[in-house]
Amino acid sequence: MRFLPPIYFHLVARSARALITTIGLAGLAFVLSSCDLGGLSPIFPEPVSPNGKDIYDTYFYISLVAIAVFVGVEASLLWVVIRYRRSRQPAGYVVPQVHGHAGLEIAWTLAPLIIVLAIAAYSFVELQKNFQPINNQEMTVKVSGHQFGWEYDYLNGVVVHQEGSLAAEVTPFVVPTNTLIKLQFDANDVIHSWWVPSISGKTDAVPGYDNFSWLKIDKPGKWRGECAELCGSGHAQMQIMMQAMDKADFDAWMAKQKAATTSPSPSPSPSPA
Ligand SMILES: [Cu+2]
Repeated sequence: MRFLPPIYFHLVARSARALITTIGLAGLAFVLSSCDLGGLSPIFPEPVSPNGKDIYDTYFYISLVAIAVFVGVEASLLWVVIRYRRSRQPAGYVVPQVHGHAGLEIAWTLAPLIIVLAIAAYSFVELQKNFQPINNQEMTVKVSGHQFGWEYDYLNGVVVHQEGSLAAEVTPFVVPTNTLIKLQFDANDVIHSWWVPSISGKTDAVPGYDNFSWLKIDKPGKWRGECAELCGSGHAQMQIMMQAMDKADFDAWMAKQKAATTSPSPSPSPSPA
């Protein structure tokens, strides 16, 4: 085996430095992407529920692998194109022929296979973890989609009507913080899909089919979502507004809703004179 001239090592070192810098910049972009810019995040919203966090992590780690593969492939391609450009080779130069090289064939079949299988296994474990029915919930809310809005039934007589609108912020679906809440989905016309990216994945609300999800929000705040299934002419109006309150605030809010529900039209009772 003959020794490679020093220029090879120089080029390899330079390519490696460029690769590390690019990965570093990509990593920085990811970190910055989680910064909250007035409620909007350029790439990923900040997750506030464990299932949202797991989806975020899954996306993040798969993206890191994908970026590393992309940068690696592009860097090697550029290196070959520049290093072996025709003007640098003697006339009539023919590159070393590797066709049928068993070691290479096995390597470039196995490497992508291993990467894809690892991503599949990781995603599958994540799906198994967060997309199972739960039965240890502290509260259940029935979420029902219609053309064009959402209804949140707390199963205690209180229902929040989140009628779709493009003109203004819609009525929020309010939940207490640090409480495991099961969401049961249903629709009464066509298929809708409930999606608040900070909280969980998309969950379809299908007429006549029981679907479910859950959430457990760790801090008070408001988060936006959208219907994620094209469901008709008013689809765009189907905003979702999600609000989490500390338990005490939630209890006060719920008491107010109950009072409004039990006396919908305040008919003044004759007061004793
Ligand atoms: Cu919809």
